[in-house]
Amino acid sequence: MSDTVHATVSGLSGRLTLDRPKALNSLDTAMVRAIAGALDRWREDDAIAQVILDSAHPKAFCAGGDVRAVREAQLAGDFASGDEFFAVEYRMNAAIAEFPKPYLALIDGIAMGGGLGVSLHGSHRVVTERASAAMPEMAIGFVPDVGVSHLSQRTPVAGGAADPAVARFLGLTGYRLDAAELLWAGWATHYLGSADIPAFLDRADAEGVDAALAEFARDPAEAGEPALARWRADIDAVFGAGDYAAIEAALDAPDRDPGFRAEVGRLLRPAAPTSLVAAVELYRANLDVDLRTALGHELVIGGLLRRHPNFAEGVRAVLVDKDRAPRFDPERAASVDPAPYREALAAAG
Ligand code: QUE
Repeated sequence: MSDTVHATVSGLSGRLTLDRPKALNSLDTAMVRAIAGALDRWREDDAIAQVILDSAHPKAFCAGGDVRAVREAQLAGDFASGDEFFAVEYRMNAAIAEFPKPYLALIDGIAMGGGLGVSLHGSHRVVTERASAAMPEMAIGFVPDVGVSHLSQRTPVAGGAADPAVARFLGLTGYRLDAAELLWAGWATHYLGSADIPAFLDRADAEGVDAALAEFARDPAEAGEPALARWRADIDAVFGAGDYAAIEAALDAPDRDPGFRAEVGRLLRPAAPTSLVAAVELYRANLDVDLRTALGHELVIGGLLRRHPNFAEGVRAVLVDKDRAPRFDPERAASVDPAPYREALAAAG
């Protein structure tokens, strides 16, 4: 059992509560193993009707993977620890996606990277007015992973069709979504008031998640207008392009909305050029495959990027020194050759 993941049984529920406040609940290998182990115990336990994952610290749902520890191990020459962490994490993500009972994640605070991996693969993704989520990996020389490069491209947007361009926009810019935008993007399925959480959990443990949602879930319209929706046409025109060079060219097209161009330019400024180029290749490879194949692609591309100095430099700039002044090499995406990423993905099958 882990002191940073509490796995308990409460009524009908197998409850998982993340409790590592000093690191905003960022996941390490022990925590990932604790989640996977609980799912293994509960999968065929007839006393468990459903799994509910939440945080002991409402401001932080889960900030991601413990990439600071991965960087430190790698700087000491240990790449195996990082390789193991991501392999174990991605297997846990797949286990959530394949879990045969309702799996409800309660996002009542900030969720990034790995925090979306423990939530978005579940059948029920509940957000409150305090939810905020992003895939910010471009800034640390990494790529969107934990299966998000796959599921985000296949999720209906605004209740309509899936939109890979919206998925790529979110993955490349690290745009921070609020509750309304999470519901619009299809990343969240239900909207709940933060103050209703204790009563919601009591009801879910006693009567099941669907009965509790029927009683407490609010009209998604109460979350407000999704601000991102106003840029849908520009997002589709720019981020639907084939490779990163084509995206840059489309962003500079004369008919582009100037406000959109300025905002995307601002969001892309902290991105590692190697990550931008590799991420587009990853999204392309993950459009028409199953989740486990997609996770394998993320492992391959992530493994390559973690072995590039931009990863240690990006983690240093964002999480260690926090100067947000990374020195990435090369400095411009136009100087990054996509061929090695394409070849690695083709070899992975
Ligand atoms: C990209 C990331 C992560 C990130 C920031 C990024 C990530 C992660 C954290 C994080 C934040 C606060 C903490 C902590 C970790 O930030 O994966 O321990 O206290 O875990 O731009 O991928």
